Amino acid sequence: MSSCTSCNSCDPAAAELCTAAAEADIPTVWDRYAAQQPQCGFGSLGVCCRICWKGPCRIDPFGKGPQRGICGADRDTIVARNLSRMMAAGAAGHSEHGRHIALAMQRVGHNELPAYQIRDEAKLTAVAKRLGVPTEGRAIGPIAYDVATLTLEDYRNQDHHHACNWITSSLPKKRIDKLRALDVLPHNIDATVAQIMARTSVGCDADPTNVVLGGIKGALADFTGMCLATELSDAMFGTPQPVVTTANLGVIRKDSVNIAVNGHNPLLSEVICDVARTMQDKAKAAGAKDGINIVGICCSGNEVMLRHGVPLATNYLSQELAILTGALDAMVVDVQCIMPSLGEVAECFHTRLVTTMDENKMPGATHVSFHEEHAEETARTIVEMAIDAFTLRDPKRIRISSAVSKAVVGFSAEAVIGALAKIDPDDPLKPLVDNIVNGNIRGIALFAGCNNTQSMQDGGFQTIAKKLAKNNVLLLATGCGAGAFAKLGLMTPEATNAYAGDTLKAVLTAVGEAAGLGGPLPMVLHMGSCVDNSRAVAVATAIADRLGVDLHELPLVASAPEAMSEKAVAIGTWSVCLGLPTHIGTVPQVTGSAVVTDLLTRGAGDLFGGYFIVEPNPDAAADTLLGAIEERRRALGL
Ligand code: XCC
Repeated sequence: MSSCTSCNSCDPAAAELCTAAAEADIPTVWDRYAAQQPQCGFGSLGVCCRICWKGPCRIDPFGKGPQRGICGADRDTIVARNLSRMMAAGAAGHSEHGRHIALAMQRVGHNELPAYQIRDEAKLTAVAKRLGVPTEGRAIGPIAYDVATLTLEDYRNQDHHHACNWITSSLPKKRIDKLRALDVLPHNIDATVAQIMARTSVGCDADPTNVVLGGIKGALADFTGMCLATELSDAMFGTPQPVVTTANLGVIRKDSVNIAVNGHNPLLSEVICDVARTMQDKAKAAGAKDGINIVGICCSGNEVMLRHGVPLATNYLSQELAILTGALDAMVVDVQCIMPSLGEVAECFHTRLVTTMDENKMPGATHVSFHEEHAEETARTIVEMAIDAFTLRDPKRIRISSAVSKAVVGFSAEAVIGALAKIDPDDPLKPLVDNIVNGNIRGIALFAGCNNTQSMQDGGFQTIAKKLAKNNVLLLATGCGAGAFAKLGLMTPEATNAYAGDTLKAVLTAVGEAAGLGGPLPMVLHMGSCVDNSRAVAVATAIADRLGVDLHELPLVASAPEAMSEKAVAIGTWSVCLGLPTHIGTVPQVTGSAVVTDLLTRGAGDLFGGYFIVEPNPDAAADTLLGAIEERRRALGL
């Protein structure tokens, strides 16, 4: 593992480009992290309350100073409210993304958006059947309209007794019954988010357990938003299938017009890819002999990587470094996880930073307003801006990174089950279930979540994954965790051969060869962006249904070694609520309250079967996850 102390990353490209940043005196995220030290202890413990203007109030963690805020809220109430509001914000982010897709699909159903089609009719039909939308003898347009309309019901249903359609159709019945009995099933995504904000405002819900249970309903609303965003995106843009591509900053090419898509929403990045294909000659005429090169960053990158094999430039923490190559001609951003510093970095280069969503603008960026009805026109304008910028490059400042890895990606639930079906067409899950039961696969781990400056970038992912693979655990990944594995060459058959335990390697080889990949499946299966965490749940639900058990009984764990965003707080929480032992490598901002900390790490286990494991040391975290897997196996009698 190579590491760069100034940028605290194990990504070789980060080490290279951080040097370029230092030489050019351009601050990066790591410099700003250093400037923030020491970080606020009250905030780190979660005991600072800024909910009203009598405050801010803070609780003295040592018990000598104030133990209550001015209104009387104690540490437990304050921590619980702060945490629940993070879950609400996470749910808002994912479900707003989902709403955008659903609204677009409604219009696709009515042929109102020429830039979009239903590319995967089989997926849409399967989704329609799952939701109870009639399909027999109907054209695809009306089915799309009805599926989208029913989806939007999850944002407007006012009947508290009717849980959101997408959550009830995405989990095992036993799990739904459990969540219903605990009164945490959301009936309406928007209302759930609004209720969390209302009940945590001044003078409302002050019972910490009740506040956290309210937040949990928000986390399950987040899951609901994710399921629908993933499934509708697959219907519109195609369900990922295995594809070989490349990852890391070396995918930025000297002789191409390089355009990075950064953010989350495929509605924009898909059309940029489509339009760029038609503008290659224009780029070549401007002097870019290799034409236009689209590359991805964060989850926009994961989306187009899985569906089209577009190379992934990098994940969250090193997004600024893409500009430092001096060869990025445009970075096009939409929503979420886009650093506000990008404008300042882009101003030091020829790079055009383009914001596209009217509710997400940034200083230093050019705003090109994106609306689906004019998607192609907008995409063309952006690609033209990139071609113009290409002609303004300063050749002396170009620093193409040598870091690039092969990555075999595209493992949607359908792709995984499709590969297994090559072994047993009549019962595709049987090979997977048999190998879990006989112990060739000890369990399954889902790696999710972000990068965080509090850890070495990508380091925890790498250490934990290698140890789990060696111990024959099947590995899945999404979001910036998946980005880490792709960059580090761990999404390859070569990594399987190098690091997987013998029995896991044998299974991955048998399935990979049967699926026509000419070798083992990669050591870590890339399932997509953060919203695509629902894909891993779909596989787990299929296994649970096959075995007639609930999710918390399966040898299934999750890990987010660098959890950072509010969305990660929501994802981690629903993972716990679905019954998974869920590791986070970042100490959450809750430890100021023993009540909330105990609820998350122990009480949740009694209620949901899942619980949080907080362990910043990756090696120790791997051991704890292996222990959790073996405990589940024993309980199943395996
Ligand atoms: Fe953002 Fe999805 Fe986290 Fe990456 S993983 S830092 S949320 S981009 Ni979702």
